[in-house]
Amino acid sequence: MLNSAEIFTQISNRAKNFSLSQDLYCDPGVFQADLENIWYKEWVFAIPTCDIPKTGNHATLQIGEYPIVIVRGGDGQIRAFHNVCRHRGQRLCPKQNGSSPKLVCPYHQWTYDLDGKLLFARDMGPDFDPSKYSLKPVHVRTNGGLVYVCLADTPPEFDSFGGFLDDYVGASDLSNSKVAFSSTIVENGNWKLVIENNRECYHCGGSHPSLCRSYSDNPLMTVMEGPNAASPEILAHWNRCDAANLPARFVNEPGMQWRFARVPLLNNAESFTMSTKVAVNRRMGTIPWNDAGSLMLYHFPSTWNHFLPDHAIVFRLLPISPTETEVTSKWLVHKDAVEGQDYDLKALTEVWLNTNDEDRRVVEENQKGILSPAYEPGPYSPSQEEGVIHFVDWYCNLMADRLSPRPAMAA
Ligand code: 3BY
Ligand code: FES
Ligand code: FE
Repeated sequence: MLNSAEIFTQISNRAKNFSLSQDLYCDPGVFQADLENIWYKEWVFAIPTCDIPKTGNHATLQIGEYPIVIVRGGDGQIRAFHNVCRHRGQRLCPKQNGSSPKLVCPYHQWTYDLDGKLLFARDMGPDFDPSKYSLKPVHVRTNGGLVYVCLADTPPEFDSFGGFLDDYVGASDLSNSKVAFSSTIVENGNWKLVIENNRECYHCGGSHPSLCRSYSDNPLMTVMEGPNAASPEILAHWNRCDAANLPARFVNEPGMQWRFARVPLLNNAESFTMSTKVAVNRRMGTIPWNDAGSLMLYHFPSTWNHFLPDHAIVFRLLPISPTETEVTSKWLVHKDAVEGQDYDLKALTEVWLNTNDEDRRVVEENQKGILSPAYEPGPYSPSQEEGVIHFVDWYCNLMADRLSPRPAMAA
């Protein structure tokens, strides 16, 4: 198990534009360092707001060692708390989703209001002061209908990203959407391999027959140079979107932690379906055409997303162990779309259920190969895997900065 100094050395000595060392994908010390320096410090995508549409709805997630619950209050506000009872520490809400007018601990029924205040604790004696035992809050931000949480005492700046969420994702009006389907799988691979796999389409032709009906594996679709520099096809799409006031142009964080871009699908495909036509006969938000393409958004370390005219898919990854990652996908449709009438659930979900399973197998085989003593880092394709290079550079720069040995204070 590597210590911080050893991890720092491996990151500092890595060959640029090559995959990482075996330890960086498998070592328990690296996994712990990833949790402490990335997962407990950065903003992490949690849920779309429509996952908890009503007062008393809640959703849970586990970030490393931290169980978290996200609750919709009586005032409509979304709050996040540590999902840990202030009595003897029971996990308060055990299910992925639930609903109740108050949060009641299943162990001894301490009862909390939806804003986290302890309302009721039986037989605690005359000196007991319930105001000292509110649920511990977790930082939460909601923009564009997406909920992000951060475990850091002082979270990193969020507003510039949040503004783009409002603007770009706002066009899909997720506040008027609903979750049509949710899937959670565990991939037996390191979380970084799950992201690396998502950031390139070098593997798409060989792995994703159903996605490739509608998604172009041209790397120019995955990596763009800027708001005014892209392939002629993408530029034409952005000009058309501009004229309709639909946010589309490439925008990124300078260190590539996040990126938005709306790209056309393959041969005017409308959606990620086997037929390539829309799966839902009701468009979301203000998207004006069935062939508006996909607004692609990623935010490291936890999410990638596709916002299509007729539906959206939000993906969340969470690290479980050095070689296990949970991937949750939620398909969102207009809140008034009726299953069986306006959409068929199989047609809506089959392409990305297939794609997720194909990616799971790729990631698991990747992890198995990397566990071999014969593994050594290999070169990324500069044209096909630039998105992967962006991710590993982001990861290594952040880790090197956070692990760098600080000079001792002068006496
Ligand atoms: O989901 C994405 O971001 C796409 C689809 C396949 C690979 N990746 C670039
Ligand atoms: Fe929650 Fe006892 S641990 S009421
Ligand atoms: Fe894939």
